[in-house]
Amino acid sequence: MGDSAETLFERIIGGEIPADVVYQDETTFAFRDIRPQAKVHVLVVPKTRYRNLGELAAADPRLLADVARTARKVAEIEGVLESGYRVVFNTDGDAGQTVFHVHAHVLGGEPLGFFGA
Ligand code: D5M
Repeated sequence: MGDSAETLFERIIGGEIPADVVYQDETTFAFRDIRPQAKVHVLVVPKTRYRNLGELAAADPRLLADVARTARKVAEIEGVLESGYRVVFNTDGDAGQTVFHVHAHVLGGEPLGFFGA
């Protein structure tokens, strides 16, 4: 797959590139998106790299569950559990995926439009 080169997010997880870390545990890492699309915009990544949601789900469903649990934890930390939040996984071209290390966007803190609506 030509995926051997370290991705930006592996360098963030490794501490090589600074990030505003919101939460981390044994298997997942959460940090603020540098181009926030909402008042709360945090990225959740598994520490082990898979290219996208489908590959993660197929290879390691328990790790996908960890990512989902961390997304909820981030919502709790950011104070949006009650007001609501959105979790988005972009996959490839039309979705605008730019970093090929699967990541959940956790968005909230204000009413969110729905895909341009
Ligand atoms: O989302 C990739 C996201 O990664 C995009 O919203 C910007 C964000 N990004 C890019 N570089 C950084 C750094 N250095 N820190 C924090 N966030 C970053 P995608 O779904 O692939 O389009």
